[in-house]
Amino acid sequence: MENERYDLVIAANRLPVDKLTGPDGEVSWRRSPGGLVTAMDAVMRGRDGAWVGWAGDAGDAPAPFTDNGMELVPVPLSAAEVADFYEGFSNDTLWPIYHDVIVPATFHRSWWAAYKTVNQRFADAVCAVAAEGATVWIHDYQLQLVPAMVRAQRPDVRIGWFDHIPFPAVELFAQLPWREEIISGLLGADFLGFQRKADAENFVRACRRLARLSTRGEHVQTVDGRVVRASAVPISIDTAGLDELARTPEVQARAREIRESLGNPKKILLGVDRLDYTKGIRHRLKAYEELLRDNVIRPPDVVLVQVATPSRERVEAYRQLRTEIERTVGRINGEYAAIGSSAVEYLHHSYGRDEMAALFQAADVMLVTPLRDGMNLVAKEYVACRHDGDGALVLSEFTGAYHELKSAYVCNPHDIEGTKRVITKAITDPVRERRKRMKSLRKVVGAKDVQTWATNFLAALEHAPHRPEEAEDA
Ligand code: GDG
Repeated sequence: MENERYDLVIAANRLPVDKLTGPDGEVSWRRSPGGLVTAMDAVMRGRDGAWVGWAGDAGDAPAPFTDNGMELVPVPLSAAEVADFYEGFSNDTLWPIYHDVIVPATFHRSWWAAYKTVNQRFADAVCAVAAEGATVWIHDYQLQLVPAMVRAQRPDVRIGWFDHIPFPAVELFAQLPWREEIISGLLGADFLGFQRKADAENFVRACRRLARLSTRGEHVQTVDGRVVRASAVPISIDTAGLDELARTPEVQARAREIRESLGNPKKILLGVDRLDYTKGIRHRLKAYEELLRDNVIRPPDVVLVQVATPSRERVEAYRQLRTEIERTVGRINGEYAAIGSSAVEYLHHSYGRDEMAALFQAADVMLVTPLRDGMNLVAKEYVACRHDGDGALVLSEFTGAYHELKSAYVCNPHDIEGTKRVITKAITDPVRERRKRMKSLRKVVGAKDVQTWATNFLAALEHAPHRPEEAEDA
């Protein structure tokens, strides 16, 4: 595949495939499920597209290969780089800072060195496959130096970056010893996309206050005389695909089976999260436990199903969280469960897409209570699966999704009394009220899917100004 060049190049930490090793050691690749991959498939249709990313195993990377018409370009990471760049700097330095320092951030100069090295490797891989004048779309907090590194080698390409997570307030971002390098790294792009307007504003403020750059509205003027636009382009899901899946007889039958196997409770409450401290699982369990204690709810009438997908298990804060959650679940069940009827069904696995759709169908109340979340796709997926027009979404105001889904049952997860009141309302509201809210939520999720997001991002990138005089309000 040497010398192949593509006019659209995606760079993300992970490639959109998972490695499968057969019984005789033969390797095959399975497309990872999810909206991002679906959206990229569609935007790459009819274009020459390549995706640059890590294949998920430490050590040598496989040679580039084609999967479903998309060229995949694996970037190698050594075991030490997985520890320092990925688990260290990305997930133990940046992730806490970008999520309101819910746990303290750890700073190590050696992690920063690995972050720079790996970002340079990604940039080199992008430059090697980008055609003259190509569009390069870089994703997320692991690759914030890549925009400037690509520009240094390839001033001919258009560079966009999308931030899947929040961008922190300047007071928190200022803690980063390498804050100016990160700002310069990002400003290598022509266009920077964020989940919320407030995230884009936080970035622009950081440029002004910490890098002393001049800014106007959504535009930042760089030291090399360019202008970079930072704006909100909220991500969404494959709405039609999920709606269709949820309507299949198999998924509906499975939803009934789930209810039955839980002992036909009157109300099923559901949480689906990566096991991450940002997701507010501890706060949710506290509110739930107090509702049981106060006798507002009782098994077998009510049960909480909590799917906690394993995540970042080598990072200490995640290990501690798991221990704490599992202890709490054990205590709640010890106190309130009866034989054959748990108070909390806790599932520390990941499931297939069909099973998720069936769980969403079965859940009377969906609990999405993060302390901070860039968007939260689960909230939108739940809505997309409720073609019956029923179901209640409890949604934290600290998610990006809240800014679009204001008809949800909105809560502040830090306010345990308030959250208890909102959960109780979601359980007890008359069906008419629930349906009214769900109807308005489905309108929002139906109107803007992941395709709209990708198209909007690429249009904004294409039209981003190059020079100060081209910026509308500069
Ligand atoms: C980051 C940002 C932003 C989860 N468990 C299973 C499973 N999932 C799927 C969900 C959903 C996705 O994973 C998780 O997306 P979220 O948005 O909820 O959260 P993060 O992983 O933190 O994602 C976030 C997102 O990027 C996109 O920009 O919204 O704010 O933090 O699609 O359904 N899917 C399957 N089995 C599981 O067990 N099949």
